[in-house]
Amino acid sequence: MRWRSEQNAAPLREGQGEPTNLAAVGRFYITTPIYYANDVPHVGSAYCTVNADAIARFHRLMGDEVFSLTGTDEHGQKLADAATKNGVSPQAWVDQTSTAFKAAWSALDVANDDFIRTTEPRHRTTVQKFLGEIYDRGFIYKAPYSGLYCVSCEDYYTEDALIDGKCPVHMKPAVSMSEDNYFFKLSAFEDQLLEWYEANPTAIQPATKRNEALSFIKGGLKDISITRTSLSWGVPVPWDSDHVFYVWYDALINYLTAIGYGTDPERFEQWWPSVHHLIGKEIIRFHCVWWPAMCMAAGIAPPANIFVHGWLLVGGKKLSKSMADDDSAPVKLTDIAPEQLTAEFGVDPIRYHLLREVPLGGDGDFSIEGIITRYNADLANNLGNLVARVATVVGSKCGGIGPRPMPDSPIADLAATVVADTVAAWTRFQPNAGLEATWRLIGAANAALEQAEPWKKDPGAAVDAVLGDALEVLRLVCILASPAMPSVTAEIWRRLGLSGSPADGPFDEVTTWGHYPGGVPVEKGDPLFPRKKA
Ligand code: ME8
Repeated sequence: MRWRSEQNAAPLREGQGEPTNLAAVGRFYITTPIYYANDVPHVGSAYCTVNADAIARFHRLMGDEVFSLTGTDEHGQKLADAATKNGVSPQAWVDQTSTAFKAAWSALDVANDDFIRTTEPRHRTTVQKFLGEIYDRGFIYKAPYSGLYCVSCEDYYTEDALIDGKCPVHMKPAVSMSEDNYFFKLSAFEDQLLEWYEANPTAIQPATKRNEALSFIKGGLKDISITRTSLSWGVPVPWDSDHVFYVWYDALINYLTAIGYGTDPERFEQWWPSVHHLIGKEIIRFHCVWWPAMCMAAGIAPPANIFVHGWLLVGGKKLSKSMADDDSAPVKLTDIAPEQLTAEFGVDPIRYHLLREVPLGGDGDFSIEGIITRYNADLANNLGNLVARVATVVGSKCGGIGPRPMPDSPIADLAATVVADTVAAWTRFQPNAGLEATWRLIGAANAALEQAEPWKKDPGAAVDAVLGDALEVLRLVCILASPAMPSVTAEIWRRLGLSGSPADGPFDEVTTWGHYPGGVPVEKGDPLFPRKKA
């Protein structure tokens, strides 16, 4: 069986380079993992959510029809344990924590189109339909099972995968479990999965993660246990009321629930399989092996693209909820809610940091010192300085009215390159490189001002020329950086005397040089990014 990964894909834009299903534009469906609702969000979960949100915003900016999904994973042993520990029912506990996730994303200005909770009736319906389909097609059977289980991962481990009897992700002892389970015939999909990845070389990005998934498949696939009798906090198995589905098996299906699988075929056709799953590296096996095999078993195409990111590290360790109670962790940044960071630095600066500091794909350090350094360098000294400088000199030399840019400005060519590079980077899931490209334009405008020193000159054509160019650069920067910093760019836009918003488009037209109208009032305003003390 083969499926086309580029189904629904519109033609490529110019400047996007080699066609990959990553660069496909037109309709764009992006998902984050659904976060375990056993605890409140932390900066690690914010990293993934803000990156997905900004990428979704970039596609909206380019005129694509976008559907962005996030949510909470609310079933399983870990959830039931957390509720017991807190003396409330599992439902009361997940109601509370999912509200905390929604509040955190709203505080970070995340504009998701839907927020799915796996305890919602719509999800139960989809899970039962989808897994019922797999059962009817003969890919699910019943057998006894025993193994070593990590409750934090909600996953079984083989003995040799453990380190001193502890799970390698959480370093917590794995417990011995034994039950009569239903199994999914994952082993039947080995060849089909390899064929699929062979035919779709960009389906998993980056390539190192693709290789990881491939070597896992080539190592041989065992059937997996997909139901539990040991707990009741899960989606009931429709054909056997003694069982609930294993939490991972229900969770992955959220990506289908939200787009109407089994309930709204037209809508489902619109968004599937041209999906982009942004996930962390420890859940590759679930998304790159189980999930496509489940889709094949149910007779639908596998997801077109899975982009794998690394971890934010604190003192060399993964920043996670499960480690929060580990006293040997050197820094307790897990105790800092994303909202505390936004209160200290502002929403857009934290969004910028999460997008700019650690490129998607690898691990990277996260620290308060790092935030301060980047904030002062990129935001206060670069963007903030350019805005303040231009507005001040327009005030003193042009009576507060912004001059027009030069049509044949020396910066115009660079601007065209920067627009192309920015688009190429964002469409390849590299917000950091996109922002780096955009900031080259800010650097060029600051350098041109340094060279021309309009503040030392009498008003006239030379002063107007360099200021007009700088205003035009700021207009372009507002557009290109709006997915990262929606509020700050809207404020700069307003101060430049422009109407509407940076996201108004049409993108291809407004990102060409020379649209700053001139003759409009420019406002200085308060510093956008007051410097922070290290
Ligand atoms: O795995 N840096 O949920 P989860 C970067 N419910 N990303 C991090 C991180 C860090 N320090 N810590 C966590 C689950 N994440 C399942 C998903 S999807 C059908 C089910 C990321 O709350 C992590 O890599 O444990 C993962 O992608 C996501 O947060 C959710 O983790």
